[in-house]
Amino acid sequence: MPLSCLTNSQRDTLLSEHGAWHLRADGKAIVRHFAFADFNTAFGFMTRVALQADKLDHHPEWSNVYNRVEITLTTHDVDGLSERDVALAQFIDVAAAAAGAG
Ligand code: H2B
Repeated sequence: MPLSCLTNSQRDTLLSEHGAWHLRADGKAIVRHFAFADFNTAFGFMTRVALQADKLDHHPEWSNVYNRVEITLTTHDVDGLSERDVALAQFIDVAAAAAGAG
């Protein structure tokens, strides 16, 4: 199946099942902020996400300042959200919980 944008109802499901994420103003991406105990924990989390992202061939837009991480998920190939963002958000939520994200 070719990659396509999520329908409005799929996007609403994504947002309700991943409550810590919010829709970017243009509706083409989701964003989540994380805070960890320290830099080591934050970077360990980022390392896990990076390896999974590369495995999925779907890469986050992100930034890190000491213990804080901000992640934006969007699919450049469809100029919006796709199932790949759902899959990566799912992995990120589990990894963040395991790393004690606040
Ligand atoms: N990551 C994201 N976030 N969106 C994409 O459309 C995308 C990607 N495309 N990673 C992939 C790589 C594509 O450029 C390569 C060629 O598969």
